[in-house]
Amino acid sequence: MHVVDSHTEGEPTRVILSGGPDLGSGSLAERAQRLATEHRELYRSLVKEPYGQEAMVGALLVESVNTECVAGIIFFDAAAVIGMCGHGTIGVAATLAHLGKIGIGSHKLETPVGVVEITLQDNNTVSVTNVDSYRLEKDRVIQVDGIGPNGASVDVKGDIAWGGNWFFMVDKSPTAVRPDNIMALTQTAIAIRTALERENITGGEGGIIDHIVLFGDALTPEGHSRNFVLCPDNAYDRSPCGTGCSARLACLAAEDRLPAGKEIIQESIIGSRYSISYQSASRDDLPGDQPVSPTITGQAFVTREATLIFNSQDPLKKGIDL
Ligand code: PYC
Repeated sequence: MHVVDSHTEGEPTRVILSGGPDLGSGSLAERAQRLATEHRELYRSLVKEPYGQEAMVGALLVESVNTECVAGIIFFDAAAVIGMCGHGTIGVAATLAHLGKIGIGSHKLETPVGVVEITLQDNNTVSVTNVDSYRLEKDRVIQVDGIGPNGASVDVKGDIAWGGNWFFMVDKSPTAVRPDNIMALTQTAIAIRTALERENITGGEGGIIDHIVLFGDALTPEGHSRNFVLCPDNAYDRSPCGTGCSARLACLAAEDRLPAGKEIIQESIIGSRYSISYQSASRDDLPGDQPVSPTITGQAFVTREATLIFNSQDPLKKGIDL
């Protein structure tokens, strides 16, 4: 299996160029579903240790249905196949540029949740115009067990928003959003996701809310805010999370807290950054508040080209469940 690894603002992506499972034909969503149900062990082993690394997101390159797209991509982490991935898309763009498959300029990629546009500004700097994003519900209050003093429950208020994945966005984090607090932030975010599951709170059409974002003050004067993002596999996003930023822009727009076209800096928990902005999306087929068309700009660097060798005798070839 031939792979190229990169990181986008610290968050790793592994692009699977060849040797991946045959997902047959059909829409990207149908093929993603096949990957999720028929090849679960395989896709997870590609990103888990010892073949992968913590926080790694896989990007399986497949043929697109839409002929305007240079490729189709199906993203996954160590727990689940996901709809879209912003940092992964930036990583795919830098990988395709590294391989000489795309040049400077704009290109389209097809994902299970829709077509996204990438603009390669130089071999590492990429803007992604993501799928239209929107806030579904404002100020949902949930009781979260175990995160208060002496393990008490705490009421946490958040917005439910779509940015290519479903997010619960907590504007005022109950746990300080600081890089020296990652363990506590992870526990808080997992407890929030558990409370959402317990209360059967979902995104549209029963979509699982598998990403949690906690916001705090920016730690630099240029930053708009700093975030902590929990991914489905319980790893935290080292980047500011492209789909999370898309959902954030939808929430800021819905609250009139950011005008269309104004660029802001979103800091990640490790201090890496995306420049993000939106345009209004004229759609009347989506629920919730007025959708936005978000654009996320960040940098990715290729770190490795490799051939993965799965030895049938290797007792850990399915990966380690941490
Ligand atoms: O950048 O959208 C993103 C993302 C999702 C999960 C990890 N990164």
